[in-house]
Amino acid sequence: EKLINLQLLEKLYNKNCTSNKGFKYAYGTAGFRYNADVLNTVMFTTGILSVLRSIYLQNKTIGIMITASHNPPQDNGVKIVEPMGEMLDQSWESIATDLANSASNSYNDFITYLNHLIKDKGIDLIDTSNGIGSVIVGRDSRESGPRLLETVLDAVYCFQHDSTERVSKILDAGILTTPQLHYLVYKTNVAKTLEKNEIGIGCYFDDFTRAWLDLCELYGFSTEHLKFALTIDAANGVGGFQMEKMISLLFTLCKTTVDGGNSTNISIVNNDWQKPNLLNNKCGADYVKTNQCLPNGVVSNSKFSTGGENTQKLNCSFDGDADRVIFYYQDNENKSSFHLLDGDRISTLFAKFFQHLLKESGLLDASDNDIKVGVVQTAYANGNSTKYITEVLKMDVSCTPTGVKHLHHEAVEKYDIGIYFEANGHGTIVFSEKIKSLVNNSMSNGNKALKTIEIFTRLINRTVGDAISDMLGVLAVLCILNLTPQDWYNEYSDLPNKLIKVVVPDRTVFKTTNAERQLVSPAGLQGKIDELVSSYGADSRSFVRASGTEDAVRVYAESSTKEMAESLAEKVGQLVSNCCGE
Ligand code: G16
Repeated sequence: EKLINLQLLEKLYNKNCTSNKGFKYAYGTAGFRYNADVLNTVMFTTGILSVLRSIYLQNKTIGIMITASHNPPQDNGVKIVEPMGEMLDQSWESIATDLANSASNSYNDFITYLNHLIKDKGIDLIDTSNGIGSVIVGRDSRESGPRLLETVLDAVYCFQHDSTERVSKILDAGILTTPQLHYLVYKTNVAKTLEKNEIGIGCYFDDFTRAWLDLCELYGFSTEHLKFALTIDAANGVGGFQMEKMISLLFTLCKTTVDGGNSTNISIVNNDWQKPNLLNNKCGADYVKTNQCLPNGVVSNSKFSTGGENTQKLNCSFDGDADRVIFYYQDNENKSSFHLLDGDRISTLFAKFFQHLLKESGLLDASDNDIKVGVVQTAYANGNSTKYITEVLKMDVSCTPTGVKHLHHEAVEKYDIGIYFEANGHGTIVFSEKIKSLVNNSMSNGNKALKTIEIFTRLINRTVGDAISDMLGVLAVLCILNLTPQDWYNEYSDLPNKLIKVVVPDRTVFKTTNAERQLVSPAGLQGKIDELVSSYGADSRSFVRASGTEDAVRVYAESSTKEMAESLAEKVGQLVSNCCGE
C-alpha cells in the first residue's frame, strides 16, 4: 500500500523517458535548461522529485516552473521552487541531477536510485497521514510548454495510494511569470498554515496593486500621471499580458477611464506572447543588456509629447519569464546616446532610497537597533557601481557567484535590508523579521518614512526577482525622490564594458574560484588573462566563466574606454578559444 503505484510508474516512465536515453543532465544556474527536445526525462523526474520533496517537508507545497527564461524559443527548462518561494535547496540540486541521470540510463537504475533516495531521506510513503504531496506547476509561453507540462502531470499522477485512491495534489496554474509562480507557492504555504483553502493567482494582483496604490496615496502621485512615458518591452513573453492585467487593475482601482487598459503614459511593445517563435528575438532584457542598444519596437528620443506637455520617456525590458527588468533611454537616433540603467543601477537607486528612508525614519538614532543595510552583487557588477556604493553611499557590498540563489541567500544571511541585483536585472530586496517588527512597532507616530518602508516590504516580491514588482518599485522611487531618468543615470558613470559568449567543445572544464572572478581550470589560462589585463591599465578587469543556462563560456571585460573594453573582451575570448584548441 505504498504511495507510488509501481505499475503506473513503469508505464509512464516508458512513455516519457525513452526518447533520449543516455543524455547527461546537469542542474545549472537556475534549474535544468536545454533544447526542448531532450527535456522529457528530466521533466518526469522533476515531477517525482517535487512530490518527494513536498512529503519530506511535511506536505508543504513545492513549485515547478517550466521555462527557459531568456533563452531562445527552441529551449525550455524547469525551475523548482521551495515552500517560502526560494529556489530549490542547494543540497537537493545534485539529487535532482542524479535522479534525472539514473532515469536517462535505464528503468532499473531509476528505481534503484529512487529507493535509495526515499530511504536516505527517510520519506514515508506508507504512513501518509502527514500528507501525500502537493505541487503547483506553471509555465511560460513556449510552444513546448504544454507537452512538458503533461510529462510533469504524468509523474505526479504516479503517486496514488493503492487502497485509498488518494492522489498527490497538483495545481496547474497555467501560463504565468516565474515570480508569480514563486509568490503563489509562498502564499499557498502561508495560507495552509492558516488552514485556509486553495489560493489563486489573484492574490498576486491584489497584494501588489494594494501596495502601489498605498504609495500613490501617501505621496500623491498616480499611475495615470506618472512623470514618465514608460514603454515596456515584454520580450514577446508572458510578462506582457500579466502586466496588461496589472495595469488595467491599477487604473480600475484608481477609478479612471482607460482605453483598452493602456494609458497614454504606459505602453507595452513586443507583446506577441502567442507567437512563441518571437520570444526574446531581438528584444527583452538579455538582448538589451548584452548589445547595449534599443530592442526592436522601441523608438529613440527622450521626450514624449502628451497634450502639449513634454514628458520624459523611459523604457524598460523584461525577459521571457519576467523575472528580470532593466531600464534605458536614448536621447536621439545616435546609438552613443543610449543610456542603460541596468541591475547595478537599480541596486544603487534602492540603496540610496533606503539610506534616505532610514535616516528620515529615526530608526538609526537608537544605536541598539544596529540595522544592517547592504548590497549583494556578482562579478558582472560594474566596477564603478561598487565604488559608488562603498565610497559615496558608504554602504556594505558583498559579492557572490552568479545565480539568484546565491545572492538571495547572502542578502538574507547578512542584512536587515538586503538589496541584491545581478547586472542583468535579476534581483529583489529582502527585509529581515527584525526590520519589519521595528518598523511596525514604531509606525503609530505617523512617520512617513516608516510607512514607506512598510509599503515597500509589500511592493517588492520577497521571494525572487520580479520584473513587474521591481518596475513598480523603481517608478515609485523616482516619483518619491523626484528624480528624472537622467538624474538617476548621472549618479555615477559606468566603466565601459563588454560581455561576449564563446562556444567551446566542453564548457565544464572552465572552473572558477573567488566568486567566479578567477579560473582554476584550465590550468595556466588565468595567468595569461592576468597578463593581458595588466597591459590595459589600472581600470581594467576581465573574467571568464561557464554559463549555467546556455552551452557557452561567458567573457566579461571592462576598461577605461569602450574600444579598450571591446578589445580586451575579444582578446580574452581568443585566449579561451585557443586554450580549447590546444
Ligand atoms: C538565470 C539565473 C540568473 C543568471 C542567468 C544567467 O536567469 O536565474 O541568476 O544570471 O540565468 O546565468 P548564466 O550566466 O549562468 O547563464 P534567467 O532569467 O535566465 O532564469
